[in-house]
Amino acid sequence: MTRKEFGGEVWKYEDMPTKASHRQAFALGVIAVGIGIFVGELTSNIHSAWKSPVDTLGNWIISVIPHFVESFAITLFGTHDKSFLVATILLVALLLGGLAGYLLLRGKRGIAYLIIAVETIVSAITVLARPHAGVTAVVPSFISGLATVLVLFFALGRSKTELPAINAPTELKSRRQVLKYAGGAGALGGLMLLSGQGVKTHSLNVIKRLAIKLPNATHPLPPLPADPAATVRGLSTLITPNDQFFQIDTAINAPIIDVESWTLTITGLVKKPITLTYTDLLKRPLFELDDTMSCVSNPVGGPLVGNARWLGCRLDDLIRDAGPLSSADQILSSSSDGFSAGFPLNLLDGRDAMIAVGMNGQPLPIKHGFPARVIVPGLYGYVSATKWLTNIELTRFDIKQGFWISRGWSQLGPIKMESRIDYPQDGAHVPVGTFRFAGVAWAPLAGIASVQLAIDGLWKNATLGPSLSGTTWRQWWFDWDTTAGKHVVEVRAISVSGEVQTKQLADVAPNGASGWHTIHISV
Ligand SMILES: Nc1nc2c(c(=O)[nH]1)N[C@H]1C(S)=C(S)[C@@H](COP(=O)(O)O)O[C@H]1N2
Ligand SMILES: [Mo]
Repeated sequence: MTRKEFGGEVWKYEDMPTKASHRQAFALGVIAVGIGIFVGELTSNIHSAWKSPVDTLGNWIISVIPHFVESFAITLFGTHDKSFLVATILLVALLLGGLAGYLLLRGKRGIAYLIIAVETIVSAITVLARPHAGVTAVVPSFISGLATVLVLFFALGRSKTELPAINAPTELKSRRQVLKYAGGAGALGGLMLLSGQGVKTHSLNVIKRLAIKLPNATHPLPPLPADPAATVRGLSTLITPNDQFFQIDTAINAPIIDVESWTLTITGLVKKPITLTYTDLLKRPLFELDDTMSCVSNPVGGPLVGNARWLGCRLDDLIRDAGPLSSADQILSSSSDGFSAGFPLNLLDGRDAMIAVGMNGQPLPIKHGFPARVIVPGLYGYVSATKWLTNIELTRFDIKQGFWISRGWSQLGPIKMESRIDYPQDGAHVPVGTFRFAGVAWAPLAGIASVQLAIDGLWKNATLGPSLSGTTWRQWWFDWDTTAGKHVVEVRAISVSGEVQTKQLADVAPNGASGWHTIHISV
């Protein structure tokens, strides 16, 4: 019988790993990690303090990723950037599993198990790096790692060449084996049961939201005027429906908060810290606010802006109740998922900043911050609009800063005046005859006085839609008797205070894009 040195060990010739068994070992490694991830995610449903390894790794990557990579990913994948991130994480983890399987077959047990150990430890570190994470948050990571190792061990670990799961006859050989499979199935079943309990708690939180009936505002706003978008083709609606409102957050999954145990605290440099329950919040005088919110990452002509009728209580009243110390200069709000946003205390200058509980007649949607979020007219979301709000801290800019500030974004984030052509799109061919351009423009806090369109350089006033408030967008449209050929179309806004929107192009970083939205069309 031929004997051969292989991978530092002595192999019988007929036991030599073949190409086919290499492939099977790789596949088994992938499956082992797949089962591990599945088990980890199931486990994370069991207890709210136990964190999902995949989500947490994703969140951690988002928090450390250099700004340019993130902007690039957003440009490339839009709001699917997070799905792409999760897919990448899964792919890398599974490929590493495949590698571990392959190495096991080659007898390199040490390195194979080390790969899984490193995966587990990286996961655990990112879990512990989360703000407010307790030690038990790592439970799913370790259970996931353990499950992977067990599957690997039973599938590949004992012998170098035997691949029982695929090669061996499928009938169960011994009583021992039956017990093992039964044990495995039982453990998985138990896990799924417990996980189901966790999912139930989540669903219950969702149902509690559905059962909420928000009080009316003390002085409700007049009903909304007729929306020109009903007749003007391609025009954004006056109010953006909740399910079409853009969504930006660092969390992979929106937290589903139990409104009954939720509290909002006001702490820090205050004379009297305050704790409010959801019921307390709803008992305060509520008011309605029409406000256009924009993301600082919205490029010129981009979609990351929306207009809503918010319902909430006054933020300045709440802060006054807590009594800020004279040393405080910043209102820093933070959320259950570790996000934070800060703006100068002196911006509570009478503007209608609110703790919002309602959006377009509904309790805040989960995606948009249920049960409560901050809305500050005139400020980009990243410095103000904390969703899933849990704490408002009076502090100082020289002590603490919001989430995005250390990541290269400006400390101050007033929304820049902007205008956008909604219709037609860049590169469109428009028919001969009268053509109607349409779009929106916003200039907080002053409001829009006029919107002008230049077709091949000649500026003309557009017709404006209704004005809800100085901090909402205004729709505009412009009729043009087409002339054949190619044309350049630019739009600009002029505010009520007489400011003309700058032509100066600026990138979204560090404090918001500027420049005239320009499209090229042909007739
Ligand atoms: N908890 C939390 N709140 C957050 C964010 C976040 O990542 N986490 N993103 C902010 C940013 S950058 C913006 S632009 C707005 C977007 O709000 P929306 O998703 O409701 O449109 O929420 C803000 N509030
Ligand atoms: Mo944003």
